[in-house]
Amino acid sequence: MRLFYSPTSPYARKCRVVAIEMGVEAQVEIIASSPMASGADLLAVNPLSKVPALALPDGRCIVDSRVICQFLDGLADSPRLIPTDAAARIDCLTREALADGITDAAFLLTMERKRPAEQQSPEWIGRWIAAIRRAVAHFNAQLPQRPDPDLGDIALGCALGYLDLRHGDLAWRAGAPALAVWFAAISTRPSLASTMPPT
Ligand SMILES: N[C@@H](CCC(=O)N[C@@H](CS)C(=O)NCC(=O)O)C(=O)O
Repeated sequence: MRLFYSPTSPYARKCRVVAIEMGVEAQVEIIASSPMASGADLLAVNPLSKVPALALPDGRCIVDSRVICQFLDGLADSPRLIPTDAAARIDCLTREALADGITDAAFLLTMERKRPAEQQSPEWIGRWIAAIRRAVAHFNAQLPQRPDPDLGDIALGCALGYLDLRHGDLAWRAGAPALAVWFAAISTRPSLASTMPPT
């Protein structure tokens, strides 16, 4: 299978981390692709011109990191990154959604800050930063306790890594010291360490 990704995409990183944690990375050929270039190869897999996108050998295409992660999680019986128990599954996927929400706001902030200063919206910038700060505080208050990360934890690690990559000025660690310690520990896992975005 072919995974279209960009080295700085936190969504694509989440999928790559999941592939490594599942032990299926050898089955996944990673293909660097710039979503903004909208190349024909990426558009053939994802008409939205976004990464990540996964092309399967049988011609099927899977888009959106959450769907791709669910697909990868189903490739092996163990370890599973998404619990099968109904309540635990919803908890895990909710944490993934919240972490992805940090990434969503941070990505929008990145794109907005690239626009000419006079075209940027202070209202939206303020709203995205506030959402990031609230969600970071939420995770700091409900620190992951699992010995091995699940998909929600992986999504959180990728979201915080993206804050470091693009929005160091937000200094998220200042208001979330416990989360900072957790992040330092999870960042040493080979799956996260080997997919660290280039600075
Ligand atoms: N919800 C999607 C978001 C994917 C996404 O927005 N990826 C960015 C790169 S980090 C992208 O391709 N952006 C191109 C665009 O928005 O046109 C997912 O989880 O995969």
